[in-house]
Amino acid sequence: MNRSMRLSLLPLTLALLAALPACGGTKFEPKGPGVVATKRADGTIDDRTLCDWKGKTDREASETAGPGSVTPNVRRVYQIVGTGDDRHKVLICREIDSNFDGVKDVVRRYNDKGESVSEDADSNYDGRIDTWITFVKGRLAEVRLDTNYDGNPDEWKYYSGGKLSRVTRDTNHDSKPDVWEIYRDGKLERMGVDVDGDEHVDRWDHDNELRRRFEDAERKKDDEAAATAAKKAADAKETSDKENGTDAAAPSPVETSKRKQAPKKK
Ligand SMILES: [Ca+2]
Ligand SMILES: [Ca+2]
Ligand SMILES: [Ca+2]
Repeated sequence: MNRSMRLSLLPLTLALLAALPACGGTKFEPKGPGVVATKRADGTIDDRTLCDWKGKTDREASETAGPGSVTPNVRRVYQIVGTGDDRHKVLICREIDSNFDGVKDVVRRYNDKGESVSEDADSNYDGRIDTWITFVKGRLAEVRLDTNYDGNPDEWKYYSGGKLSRVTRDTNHDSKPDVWEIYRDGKLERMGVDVDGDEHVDRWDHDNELRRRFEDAERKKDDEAAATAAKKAADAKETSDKENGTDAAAPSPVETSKRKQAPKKK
């Protein structure tokens, strides 16, 4: 694809990207070869647990059947904290077999405040994690995706205040980012492309239509704020005039006296 073709496709690319949900989320459509749960020598099923609890005396695990499952497919792991009357358990890890193949494919970890810390997922059920989500103070902060399922992340999404703020992509899968996207208010504003592979942006493409709409919206907000402020000031003046016993509609005493002094027409 030559440069002009790439440029002509850009509006479409930007439109498609803008249409994508802000959150990377975890979609579970089988895309690759599946894995099968294996039976151990003692007859138990190896569900490839993603939580760290086996062989730990200070942790406890419980299994339940989630919606649509007849067998337990959700495991919760609790940390035992405190002693005596203060002894209680805190949820630190929850893992799910979301496609009911017997193998756990999503895991979320929590801190002792109950806030989400991270989530890992095998979104194509090939037995390999391809989605890594990081939370900061319980809020979505970063999503790394392995979109070609080669084991290496090639898409990095960064969030600020819960909104998508930046995306970098390794589109030719050489482990180096070559596309940088900057978002404002969760919407794509500009996109930088590294054309020669030196990890530096060679070209910034702006979505001018999006920027114009954003600026129009900002201007409208400013106009509305100014109109509100003007109305407020007018109301305040009216109130103060009434309190001072003057009526804005009536001529002021100065004007009245001037009128009296004005020479009479002959
Ligand atoms: Ca599974
Ligand atoms: Ca996978
Ligand atoms: Ca990859």
